[in-house]
Amino acid sequence: MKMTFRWFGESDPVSLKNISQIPLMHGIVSACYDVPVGKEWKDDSINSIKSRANADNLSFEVVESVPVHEDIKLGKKSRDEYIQVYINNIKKLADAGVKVICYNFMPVFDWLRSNLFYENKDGSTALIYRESEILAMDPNKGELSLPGWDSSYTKEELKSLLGEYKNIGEEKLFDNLAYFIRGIIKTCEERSVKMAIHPDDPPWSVFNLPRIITNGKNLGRFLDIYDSEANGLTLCTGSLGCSPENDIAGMIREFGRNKKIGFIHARNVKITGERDFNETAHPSSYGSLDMREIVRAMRDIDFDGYIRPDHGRMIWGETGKPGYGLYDRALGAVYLQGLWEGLS
Ligand SMILES: [Mn+2]
Repeated sequence: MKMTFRWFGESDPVSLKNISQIPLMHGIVSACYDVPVGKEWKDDSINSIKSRANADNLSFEVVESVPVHEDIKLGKKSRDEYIQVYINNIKKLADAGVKVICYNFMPVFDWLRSNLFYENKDGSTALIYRESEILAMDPNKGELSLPGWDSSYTKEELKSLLGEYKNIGEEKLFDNLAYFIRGIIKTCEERSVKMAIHPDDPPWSVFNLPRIITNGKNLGRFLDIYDSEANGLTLCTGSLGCSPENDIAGMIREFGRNKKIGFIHARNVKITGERDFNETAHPSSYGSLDMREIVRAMRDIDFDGYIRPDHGRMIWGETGKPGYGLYDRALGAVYLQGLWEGLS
């Protein structure tokens, strides 16, 4: 298990020095966040992340994420050009020593929350999801103020994009994902890069958009598109764990045994109602997930991939990007290491 920590680059209030002082920290997870989706990344930018990280004794071996252009998800003619750009980015990242690329295949929106600053009784704040508040908005009418989603689309563009997805059901989206995987996977195998798809968050359809990476059955179906260690998963405990029927430890044993898990996002969530949940502190007693059992499953399969504490609460008065403060994620990282050592 290699512990990592997400870093958003120079604008991140959390410094690399701070990250390197967290016990047992292996490296950072980052990306060229200023490049628009579908454009090639610059070698200089990639190498500068790497050299900055290395100067603080941290590796840069995991990218989160290389986003997938909507035309690929929609299966448009232009997808081949965007797949070629994606391949070029994989090659550049491999040349810089990147081993795992995290990405997702969620239409239009990636993660959704209704409040990024929910105040817990102890004064800490956390991200929460209340389905009724999300569904009270109609994105087709432009009634959309999703916290944390800085849209690069105008109202009209968003409306037309949502319109295009009306003809894309789950099966069509799955076919488009399979087309994408078959397009890039040889390059990944040649360059020893593992692609690691992130589950949909939350793992169900919202605004009638199709979602296909949601449960164990769908993860298995996805992996069957192409059987290779290069075609794998980011097992996000919090995303999958919002759905009570998902057995996270079981998935780690099933898919991790065949080396199909390149990256784990570890965090706890408390299911507070049907399709409602709060992100919580990492320890098991705060949420609905048995974190010890999850780490035990990782031990059982001798997990040697990358893991990071996913989100944390904001504690001790820290401000910054909600979910991505230093303190609670650092506590999470050390808690996970403690479980790992205790189970060893
Ligand atoms: Mn995640």
